[in-house]
Amino acid sequence: MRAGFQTICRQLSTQSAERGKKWAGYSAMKYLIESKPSVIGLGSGSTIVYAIEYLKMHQTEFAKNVICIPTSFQTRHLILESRLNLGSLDRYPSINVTIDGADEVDERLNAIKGGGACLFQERLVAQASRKFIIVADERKKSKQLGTKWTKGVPVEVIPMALNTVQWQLKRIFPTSLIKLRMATPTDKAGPVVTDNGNLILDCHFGPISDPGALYKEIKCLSGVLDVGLFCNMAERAFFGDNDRENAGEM
Ligand code: ABF
Repeated sequence: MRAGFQTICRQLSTQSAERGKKWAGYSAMKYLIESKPSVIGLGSGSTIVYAIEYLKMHQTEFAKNVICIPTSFQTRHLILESRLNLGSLDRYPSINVTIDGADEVDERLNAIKGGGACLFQERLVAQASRKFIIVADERKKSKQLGTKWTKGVPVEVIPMALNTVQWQLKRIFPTSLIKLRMATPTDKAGPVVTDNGNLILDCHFGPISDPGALYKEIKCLSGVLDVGLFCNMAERAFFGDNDRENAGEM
């Protein structure tokens, strides 16, 4: 009986989160389209899927002309599958506005990103964008980074530097837990390899008092390609109201 009740609660929570993601994705894309951008960046994760769904369903004319820059192979595939115009940073080094997900967002819109191991390309696209918008369901809202997202801050590392960077991180942050991200929970398939051929260290620092300073301290280590702390980048965030009855209806 108890197992059944827990399953139902989990299902209701998932449905509620999906409603929140859909509302956030739809609302952000509706806001983005108001400025009629010609080149947009599209993030990774599941919430962005709803933003693209809104684009396809409600804005066919705009969708026909807008150039879409992906932040991952996953999003590149989604753009092609949605018959949208695929662009690249080579061709469009400057982007009007980007929408992207996040794993945890604080009240100053600093974010932990990279749960999907696409943090480097996500940052390239975000920094090329005049406007950067975060979309997330309300579970991602946090008073202080490192207090809600339980999988740590991702650090993308060049394979040959893995052990030395891991040693450096443990030396600088002796109380942290630094874990190589594996492809499956049973670790049988080996480590996750990013779109750039690198590895991910998930770093558990606990509550993060100064995410900007932490980002700089880790980023300057040789062998580190990127750190999943996006600080002072987002102009706005759309958080889905998971309990909103008409979430996702725009
Ligand atoms: C991407 O979206 C990543 O930075 C982050 O891990 C992910 C969040 O995915 P979801 O929207 O499914 O929560 O931007």
